[in-house]
Amino acid sequence: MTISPTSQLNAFAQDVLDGLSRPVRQLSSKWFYDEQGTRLFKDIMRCPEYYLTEAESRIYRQCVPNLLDALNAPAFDLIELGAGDGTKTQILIEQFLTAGVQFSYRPIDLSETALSELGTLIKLRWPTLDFNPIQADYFEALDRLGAATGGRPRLVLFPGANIGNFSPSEAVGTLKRLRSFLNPGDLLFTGFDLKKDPGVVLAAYNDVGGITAAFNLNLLARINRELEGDFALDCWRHWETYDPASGAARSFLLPVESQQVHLRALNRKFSFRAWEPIAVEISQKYNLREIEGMADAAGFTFLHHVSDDRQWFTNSLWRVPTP
Ligand code: AVI
Repeated sequence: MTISPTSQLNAFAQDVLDGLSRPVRQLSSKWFYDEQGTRLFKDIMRCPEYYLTEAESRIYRQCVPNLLDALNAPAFDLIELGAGDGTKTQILIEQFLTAGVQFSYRPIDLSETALSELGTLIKLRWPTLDFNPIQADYFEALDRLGAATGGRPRLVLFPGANIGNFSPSEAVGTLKRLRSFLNPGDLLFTGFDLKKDPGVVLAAYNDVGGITAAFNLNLLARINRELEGDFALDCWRHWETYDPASGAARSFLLPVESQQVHLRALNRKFSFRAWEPIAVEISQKYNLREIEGMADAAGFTFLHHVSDDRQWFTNSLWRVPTP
């Protein structure tokens, strides 16, 4: 099989080709999540060092009164960007139902498997809940949903510090674009990981069980599987850095020795010097003030933060202003 590098059909191939051709090689973390990567990410979320998931779950247990207060409506649409396995969202759903508000639940995810597993779970637990998943990327899905909501406000969840996988300027661009699909009065509730003890951050991406390393290395394994590559996986190491000034945690993959990698499906060879890095992920950390500035820069009105007890993570609630 040879994939034409210009084919629209294979965005992964194109991205790999572009990323590995740069002077400083890079691969996008959005390609981490094939079946194996999704499974490894679930394992990461259970690692004791990876505090983010538990911190956001704690916030979800306490934030519902704030959300209902800000919504101030008897009915709304709950939209979730990047539904994943929906574990945390179930915490919210349960409380919304207990509060007796009417709402529909529209998780958006690229993964059909994730959405169908979530659907099975939701239907078992709440068979009458208005559940309507959309399998698409965020913007395509929001576009499909359109602006008409029958007057119901929308509460959009952007959980899991996924926004941190963009650089700060890309994040503002993404949030601006997101706002362009929303109506005045709609709410956005975004999870941000906060700047903290660098040791805590580094440990979260360097778990002793080596799951994060396996998760990152799976990207090379995916290239081997899907693009007929021959990365010698044993020769690559996961390396994490954290810059407490900028708040950027970055993951790299490094070859311990020089090597040539052949991607047969692309008919391309890439030479790597020993220790020449491939940048694979940014996990950006912020402080509360920086987050408030982002709300402003993206054209939202900042309402408030709900943070965990340790101030390690925050979910920030913003409103689309009336023009
Ligand atoms: C999905 N995202 C917010 C995770 C993060 O923390 O950047 C992905 C991850 N990478 C390594 N561990 C977790």
